[in-house]
Amino acid sequence: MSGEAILHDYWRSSAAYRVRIVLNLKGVAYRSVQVDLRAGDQATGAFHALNPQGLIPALEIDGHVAVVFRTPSVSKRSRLVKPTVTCG
Ligand SMILES: N[C@@H](CCC(=O)N[C@@H](CS)C(=O)NCC(=O)O)C(=O)O
Repeated sequence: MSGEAILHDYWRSSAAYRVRIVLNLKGVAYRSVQVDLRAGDQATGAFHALNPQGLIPALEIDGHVAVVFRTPSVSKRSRLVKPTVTCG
């Protein structure tokens, strides 16, 4: 991974919390962008361009690929980023 990882995130989201745990366990640096679910930020056109499901978390890697995870698959996917660090 050469570029930045951006986690579209919300502090009250249990799904996003699971992703933060995995990224931190693996030592993957990321920038958190808050999507305020209570304000409806997930329903905006800008967010739907990233994830048409209108759900967080969503993880962008290297700026050009928007990857939307089901949180249980984050650990599997993150092996591509940190193959030598495993946590499930
Ligand atoms: N299956 C998804 C669930 C994601 C999900 O349900 N996210 C919730 C927050 S925990 C959400 O974005 N809700 C926005 C809404 O319902 O409008 C996962 O595990 O990643």
